Amino acid sequence: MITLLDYGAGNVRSVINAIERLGETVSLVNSGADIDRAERLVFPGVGNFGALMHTLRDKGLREPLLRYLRSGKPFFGICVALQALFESSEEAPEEPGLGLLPGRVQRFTCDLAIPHIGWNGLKARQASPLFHGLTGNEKFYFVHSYHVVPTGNDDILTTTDYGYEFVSAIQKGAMVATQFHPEKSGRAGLKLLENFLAGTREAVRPAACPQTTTLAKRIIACLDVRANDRGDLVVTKGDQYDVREEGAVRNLGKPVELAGDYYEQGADEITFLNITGFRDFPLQDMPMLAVLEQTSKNVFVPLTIGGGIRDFTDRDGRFSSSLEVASQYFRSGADKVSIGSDAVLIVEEVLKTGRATGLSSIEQIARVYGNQAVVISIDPRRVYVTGPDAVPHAVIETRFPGPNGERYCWYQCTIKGGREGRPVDAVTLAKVCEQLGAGEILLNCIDKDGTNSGFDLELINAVRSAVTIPVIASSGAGSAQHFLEVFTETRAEAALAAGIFHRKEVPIGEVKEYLRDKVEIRPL
Ligand code: 1PR
Repeated sequence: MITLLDYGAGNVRSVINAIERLGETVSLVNSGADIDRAERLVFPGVGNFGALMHTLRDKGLREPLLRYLRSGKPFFGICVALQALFESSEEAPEEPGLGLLPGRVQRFTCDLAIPHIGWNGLKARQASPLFHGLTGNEKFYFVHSYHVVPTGNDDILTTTDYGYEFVSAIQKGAMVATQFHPEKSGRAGLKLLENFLAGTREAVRPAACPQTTTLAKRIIACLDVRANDRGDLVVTKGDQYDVREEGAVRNLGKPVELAGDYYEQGADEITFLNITGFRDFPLQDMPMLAVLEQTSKNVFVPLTIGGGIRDFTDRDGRFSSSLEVASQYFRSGADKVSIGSDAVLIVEEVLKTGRATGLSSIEQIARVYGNQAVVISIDPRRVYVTGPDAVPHAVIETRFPGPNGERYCWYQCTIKGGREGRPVDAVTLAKVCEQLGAGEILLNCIDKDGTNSGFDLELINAVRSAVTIPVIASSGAGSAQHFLEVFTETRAEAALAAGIFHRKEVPIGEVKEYLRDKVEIRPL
């Protein structure tokens, strides 16, 4: 039996799924007494350091947790739970940490994208029972903007490089805590957790220890999901967003099965887009939530879900906030949510009024679940113009002239799955969303979608150079070379594809094999 400390701020579903997959049962902490009774405690922390410390205090869990940690019984902390062991954090200077380990938590100060999102390596600094069965060359999934800075070196278990070397795991007696998420780190992560659950005492060092570690470029499989005309949820795929073929919705397979296949093939992340979410309210679309629940039982890489995240009032006048929709998605197993149409309307309002309200879906979800949990999905379409000042939007000079020889274009944002163009451009949208608290941009392109002709590198460069958060390039992948192109000719942190994977034209393994030795990727 594993006791799991869920303080209610994020997705513990994936940690529970991983532990259960490894054959253990999980009991959730409801009170301090549950912590006192625990024999093995796992503490996954997500979101904001201050909110975590505040909640622990508020719920009377701080003292029992300190008692447990001092007792020397096995403890596994994840992400913000690692940070909580230290004295203080720059993220919330007014909230003291548990102070069990000397040191503090600071924000990354490098000029790489922040948050640090994705798969990175570990340099083992001491032997540990956790390393059984690991080679040392594995990569693990990170998602954080802050890292710990211990005062001494004694408790450092691993370090990782991102701009500079930071501490990515600590070990002190039976207490271990990792900045990365083992429950989201595929087979390597499960192995590490399994070692903890097994309670093995013998400490080993992995055979290899990299000199430096590098964040991998991520390959993401995207499943556009909607009901077909018979009402069954299917994975579909459009040509420039038109998903119908001879009148019927194109059916490319079952969402749960396909997601499981892509995980096995080595996808670094899976994204589900509920593409009719703009008209079918997700909380009335229980099958989509069930898809997420089932997928998260077998898929141990990050899951993003988008579609229909916005405030909604049903016919009976019942109001549901975008935060409730997102919360339901997180409870069902999502790690990140992606906001499309609503983001465009929010940005239009901010541009009109010149201020943020603090009440938008982006701000509210980022506040509760952390910036890293909020992805903005942009659906832009190219609009050609005659000169750089022809429209009050971010205009770029293009190498691909328009139908009348135009050498300039801007990227118009659309809503409702490309059905409606809006007066805001993709570059401005990305910038404002970053300011509002978004943690990542999923950059589609309607002109390229489903064409197999390669990513729109000009669009990706324009958006990536305007923001400091990671950008996922999407739309147009037709071959493994297109992934090499997007990773060498733009600064995109990840590339997403749908059609070529669903139609089995180029499997994920082939893309990774092609990229190996050319671009840093997560080994299979
Ligand atoms: O607006 O918040 O309800 O979210 C709806 C979401 O559904 C948005 O993220 C939007 O991108 C997506 N969506 C809506 N309609 C469609 C459609 O295709 N008719 N899918 C749609 C967009 C774009 C990509 C696609 C890539 C890669 N799909 O995710 O998978 O373009 O395709 P490719 O590799 O085959 O070229 P909201």
